[in-house]
Order: sequence, then C-alpha cells, then structure tokens
Amino acid sequence: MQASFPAVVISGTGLYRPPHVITNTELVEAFNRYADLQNAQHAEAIAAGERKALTHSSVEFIEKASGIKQRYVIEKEGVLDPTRMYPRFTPRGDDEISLMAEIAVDAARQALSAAGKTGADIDAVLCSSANMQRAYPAMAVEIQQALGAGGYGFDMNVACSSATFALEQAFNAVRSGASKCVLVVNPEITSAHLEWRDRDCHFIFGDVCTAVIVERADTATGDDQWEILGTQLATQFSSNIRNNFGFMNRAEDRDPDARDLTFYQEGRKVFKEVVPMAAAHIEAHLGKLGLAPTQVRRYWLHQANQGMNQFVIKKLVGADAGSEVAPLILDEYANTASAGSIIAFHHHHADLKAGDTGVICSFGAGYSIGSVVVKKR
Ligand code: CO8
Repeated sequence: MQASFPAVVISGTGLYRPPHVITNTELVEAFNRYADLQNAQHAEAIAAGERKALTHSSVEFIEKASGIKQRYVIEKEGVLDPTRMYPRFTPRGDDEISLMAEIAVDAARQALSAAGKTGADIDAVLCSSANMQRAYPAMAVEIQQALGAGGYGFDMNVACSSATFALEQAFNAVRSGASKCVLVVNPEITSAHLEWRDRDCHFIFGDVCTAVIVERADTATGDDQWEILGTQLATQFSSNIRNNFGFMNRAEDRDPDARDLTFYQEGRKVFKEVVPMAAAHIEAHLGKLGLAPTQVRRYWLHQANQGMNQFVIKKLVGADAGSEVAPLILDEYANTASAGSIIAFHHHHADLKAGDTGVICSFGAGYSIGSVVVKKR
C-alpha cells in the first residue's frame, strides 16, 4: 500500500537586497584601473615576456555574453578600490550576530510575515548557500535563536543548487511529519569569494539573501500558497566550476591569495554541458508528474546567464519564450548563486491563478540540478 502524505505548501518568501549597486560601468572602470596599475608595476617583466599584460574588461562584452547589467553588494568601496578589489567587512565578536545570519534573519522575517507566521512557529531552519562564513556553530542555529524558533537547524551547501536541495529536505521533513514548518534561507555573500581581479568572471556575481517558508497546507493561513507537487535532485561530478578554499589550506602551506582559493570556472564548457542536462532534468521531472513542459505556466530558472536560460526554455517549449514564461532577474541582481531562482519566484508569481503550475529550477557547480514543481492554490 502506498503511503499517503499531507499536501505541503510554500506559504511565504522573503528577500534581503543589499544597499549598494555596482553598475557594469563602475565595475569595468575599477577593473581597468587595477589592470593599468598592475601593468605599470610589472612593466619590465611584461616587456621581457615573463608575464602577460592584463587586458581591459568591457561593458559591451559583459552585457552581450551574460545579460548582467548591475549587481547588489553589501560593501562597495573595497570592491571598487583598485588597490584592494574585494569587500571590506568589519570583524564581529563572538557575542554579535554574524553577517550571514543577519541578512538571513532579515529575509526570514519578511517570509514569516508573508506566511502569517512568527519565529515560534518554525521547528526547523536550513541555512543553505554556496559558501559558509564559518565551520561552526552552524549559522542555521544562530538564525534559529535570533528568530525564537524551536526544533533544530543545520547548514548545507550544494553551490548554486543549495536552495532547491534545501527545499527538498524541507518538503520531505514536512510531509513525513518530522517537522511542521520549515524555514529555508539562502544568504549568498558572493562578493567575498568572487575574484574581482579576473576579467573572465569579475562581472558574474552579486550579494543577496532569500527565505522560503514550507509547511503543511492544513496549517497555512496566508493567501499566497503554492503546493509542492514534487522535487527532483541530481548531481554529476565536474571540476568546471570550482573553489579550493577550505580548512586544509593552512596545513598545505597554500598562499592565501592563490587563484584557486576563490571562484573559478570554464564558463563556456559549463554553458554547453549544463543546458542540455537542465532541460532533460526538468522534462523528466515533469513527465513523472504527468505534465508536459508546455503545460507549465512559468519557469523560475537559475540566473547565471541569459543565453543559458533561453536555450533551456527553447529545448523545453520549442520556441523563443519571453519573460512571461521564464522571467529574468539577473540583469538587476547578476548571478546570486543559489538565490537566483528564488528571487525570480519571489518577484514574478503574483499574476498566476489558482491551478497554474510552475517550476523552480537551479543548475550549477557540482554539477548539481534541483527542480521543484509547484501549483498555485
Ligand atoms: N571583457 C572583455 N572581454 C572578455 C571579458 C571581459 N570582462 N571576459 C572574457 N573576455 C574575452 C575572453 O578573454 C575571450 O577572448 P578570446 O576569444 O580572445 O579568448 C572572449 O571574451 C570570449 O570569452 P568566453 O568564451 O569566456 O566568453 P563566453 O561567451 O563563454 O561568456 C560567460 C563567458 C558569461 C562566463 C559564459 O561562459 C557563462 O555564463 N557560462 C556559464 C557559466 C555558469 O553558469 N556558471 C555557473 C557559475 S555559478 C555556480 O555554480 C555557483 C558557484 C558558487 C558561487 C560562487 C560565488 C563567487
């Protein structure tokens, strides 16, 4: 006999948006100043052929190759200082809330308010993002305490698929009866692990935090509920998106400024390999639920590259679909790692009607792909 599970819904979302914007023009100006300084400093080595001169970045390239026009960051001056090129954060004491927890609590309070819940209603907190501020204690436990939540909390990391993978954990915890109301937060402080001195990737990422409340349909009281019809996760190992920063670095006597200790990738390979994987994954998931891709009203896709999303949608629905079918937010936010598909959902779901279906889907490092199929109640 098949077990019957209660209906589970997403009943609220929240979004922390950092206070500072870096436009492509500002970004490129800072990078080009940095490149000129470096080239002047190493002029002799460059002339002797011992070192390659750095080439200027360009706004036109960034917009054409990615669709990104700007990004939000928590701290701007350090990033744009050509003698620094990364954000400047003030260290906090052990008795102060950490930055990751602070932005997660902000997004969580918005999601709780949208769902008509308080922190006391939450009995599990999943803090899921591409990088963690520290190893322990878990940020999730800190967030749990700050919100006055019960139950348990833990951190998890599946790079750009951290949000969808956490949503599956939340969905399973609620439908199995293990948890009543789960908070998923995705604080992405990408500015601290992006290599702003590398023109191949300096334009890609932005900071943000998203939050999602997952609970049983029979406890949900908010007027904006999305039943989770199913989740599907997949991984396949690849080194094409990588960051070797970790606790072993000191013991390996690594130079802390080594290039592989921040984000790096083979962007073109990622583009080519991940598009067909993501499209096939979504199609198979929908098939299991008895749905054809053309029956889906909206796709809230991972936000890494405008062209990637257009190809995925073309494979799924067989035509160039506009923002009505697959809204883009990366022009404004850039790639926000795991938060991108959730931001797209947060901003672009209010016009859908009861019975409409949609797919939240992430794809990224690992490789990892996660899809969550939802229906408006
Ligand atoms: N300005 C001018 N020219 C440039 C620039 C620039 N800024 N950058 C590169 N170029 C040049 C290159 O040098 C190259 O020149 P040449 O032909 O002479 O060699 C030319 O432009 C073309 O370069 P590419 O082939 O690299 O350009 P693409 O068209 O492939 O575009 C992209 C590059 C935009 C990166 C594209 O490949 C892409 O978006 N790929 C998909 C990447 C992706 O989705 N990655 C996922 C990453 S996110 C993730 O999984 C989570 C990681 C964890 C978060 C980390 C946070 C920091």
